[in-house]
Amino acid sequence: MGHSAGIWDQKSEFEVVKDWNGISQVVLRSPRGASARVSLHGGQVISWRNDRGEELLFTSSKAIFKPPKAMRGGIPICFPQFGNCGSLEQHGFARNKMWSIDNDPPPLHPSDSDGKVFVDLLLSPAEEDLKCWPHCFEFRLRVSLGMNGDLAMISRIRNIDAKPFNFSFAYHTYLSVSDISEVRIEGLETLDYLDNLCQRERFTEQGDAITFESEVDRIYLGSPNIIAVIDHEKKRTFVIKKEGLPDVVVWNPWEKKSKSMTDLGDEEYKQMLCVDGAAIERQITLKPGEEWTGRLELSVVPSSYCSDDLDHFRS
Ligand code: TA6
Repeated sequence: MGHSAGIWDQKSEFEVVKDWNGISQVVLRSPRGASARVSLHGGQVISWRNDRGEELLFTSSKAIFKPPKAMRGGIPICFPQFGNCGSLEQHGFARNKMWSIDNDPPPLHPSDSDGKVFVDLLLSPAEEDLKCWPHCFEFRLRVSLGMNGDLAMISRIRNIDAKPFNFSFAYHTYLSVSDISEVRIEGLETLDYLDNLCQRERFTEQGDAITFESEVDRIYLGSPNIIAVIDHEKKRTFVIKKEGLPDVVVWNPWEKKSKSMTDLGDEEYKQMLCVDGAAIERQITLKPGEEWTGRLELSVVPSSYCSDDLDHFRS
């Protein structure tokens, strides 16, 4: 369970530990020292470290580690909705629920496990969930760590009900950056976006990379499947590859909103940036028996390359 057969089984590590609330976490370690940590609370990746032990995801110093609230940081899973609509909490209930380790998941493509250490988690609706969202589903999440330290997440959501249902989805990814004013995003140029600061009014992005001088809260629509987040000060670039996730949420709360958030340090907006692979504008519709898959892969490369085009990263 939890890793593919292969030459480095003896080196890759899959360990279940308990957190300070007694909640299980799964630690994945690659042979070169990279690691990822997934909490069974919310199926949330709460840490992703490179082979030098550097933390690549942001976690608020004032995060509340007390269920059912999701910890502010890491990669919360937003399902079945993203943003305020209807009776559910803002980003859905999946990130506030206890998941289980799935010991017998339906098979995935071999490339989804070859050379990786991984864990398969499962979320099924509890009685109280069915009261607020009356749809039977199975949500399987595979979190894997590649030999080179890349982090991959595969969500498979199956409708096991007798009627269709719709949902929105996001991997709410809190990236750790050195200084938000030294960060730019490439790959979203010229796209339309919905601006959450203007009642989701639709605008069109101008032609150059996105940089940050104030609060940004946007949903970019119909985005390419490769996005680069360049941290100039750290000379490193996050490469985000995705499938089944047409939209990208970009969010930085900036100073005023940070000060109003109890679980975020007043100045911590400078060290974080949410860039979320998502499916929001057009909800996903599943008929009975149908399954949707949303893949995200995060890697980090040195920023010494010329960033004029993203073809560097198309493998
Ligand atoms: O667009 C991202 C966003 O919806 C922001 O409007 C802000 O509310 C943020 O997510 C909240 O994230 P949280 O992790 O607190 O649910």
